[in-house]
This record gives sequence, structure tokens and C-alpha cells, in this order.
Amino acid sequence: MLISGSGSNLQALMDRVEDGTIPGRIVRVISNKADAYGLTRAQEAGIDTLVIDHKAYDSREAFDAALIAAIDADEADLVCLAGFMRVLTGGFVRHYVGRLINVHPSLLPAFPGLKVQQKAIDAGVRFSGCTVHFVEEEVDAGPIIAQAVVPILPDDDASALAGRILKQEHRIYPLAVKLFAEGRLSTRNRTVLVDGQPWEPETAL
Ligand code: 3YE
Repeated sequence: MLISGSGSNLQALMDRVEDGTIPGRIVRVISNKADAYGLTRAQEAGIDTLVIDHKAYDSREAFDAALIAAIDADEADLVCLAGFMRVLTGGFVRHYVGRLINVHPSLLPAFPGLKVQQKAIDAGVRFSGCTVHFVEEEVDAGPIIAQAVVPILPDDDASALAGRILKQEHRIYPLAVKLFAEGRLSTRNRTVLVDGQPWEPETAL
């Protein structure tokens, strides 16, 4: 699990592992920021942590190589980005093809990138939400696994909207990880498969 911040999605995943919903365990939490509160959450739950500070590396490739070495030492089956704020190299993405996922606080492909809650408000859209997706080299453009919709209310500011979206992230990210842990989630030719079948209303998260 890769984080940079408070780790609220990490907490949601820890909770679903703890209560048996997700048949797996979080082998390690890696942060590129030493002061990320998510590291404290992990330590309190007895999960191994590691700080790999991107500023200690000369290049994006060198940082990503350090990440790969640490992740592969743990033999993790799935790599989850959760509030991890670094763009990963093509080499990193290819190394974990089919087992690298992210959660993003908009209804992709609308509003990729940063400060997306404010962008949704500024655009005047009536609904936003969140997206769990497989990670490809192009940021926020990988195959979509799950989405949830929330309304944008007249008095919303970015923070109020972000809170409403986060609640849904905390619901759908664990659902996607559960499916993966059960061996039911995969991707082929940029299509997401559940139980080996393309998306259908019956299997949609
Ligand atoms: N990398 C690839 N594809 C993806 N990383 C994330 C998703 C994703 C990915 O789909 N290849 C913000 C990145 C956006 C940004 O520009 N970060 C800066 C550093 C800013 C900082 O350290 O605070 C940078 O140079 O990387 C995860 C979400 C990425 C968020």
C-alpha cells in the first residue's frame, strides 16, 4: 500500500481486513513522506511501514526502483495507491501490470489530476464521485473498476465535497480490493473482468 498523507483509505482497507470482509492482509505501508499520518495508523495496527523519500533520489526511475525493491521483497500480490501523490514511471507501471490500482476523487475520465473537487464545482457539474482504476502509465486513465456518484450541493466548497466523496471512496475501494483478493478481478486489453467476464450490471460494483 502506497500513501503520502492521512491514510483514510488505508484505514478503510484495514477495517475491512480486520472484520474479515477482505480475505488478505496488508503486508506493508510505504510512504514517500515521513510525516504521513497513515504511517501512524499502520503502526498502531501492527502493520510494517517504510518511508522511501523521493527527495533522496536523483531521478524518478531511481525512486521507483527503490519502491519496486521494497514491494517485491514483501511479495505483495496487489499494490494499492491511496492518496499517494507521485506520478509513477512506465517501468513501475509495467512491472505491476494487472495488480496496481488507485482511487481518484472524481468520476474519471472527468477531472483527472489535482484539486479535482474544486474543478468539479467550478465546472458547475451537478454530480461528482470517485473512481477505482487499474493504473496505467497515463495518469488517471487506466481501466475503471468501480465508481460511485455523489451530488454537488449549492453551498458546497471543495472541502465539503471532498468529505462526501471520501465516504464513497471508503466504501468502493475495499469492494475492489475484496474482489481482487478473492481472485475475481483482472484486466485484459484495457477491459476490466470480474469472474473472467466483462463488466455487466450484475457484477458492477
Ligand atoms: N502514476 C501513473 N499513472 C496513474 N500515480 C497515481 C496515479 C497514477 C500514477 O494513473 N503513471 C500529482 C500526481 C497526481 C503530481 O504531479 N505529483 C508530483 C509530486 C507532487 C508531490 O510530491 O506532492 C510528481 O511530480 O509526481 C497516484 C496519484 C497521482 C496524483
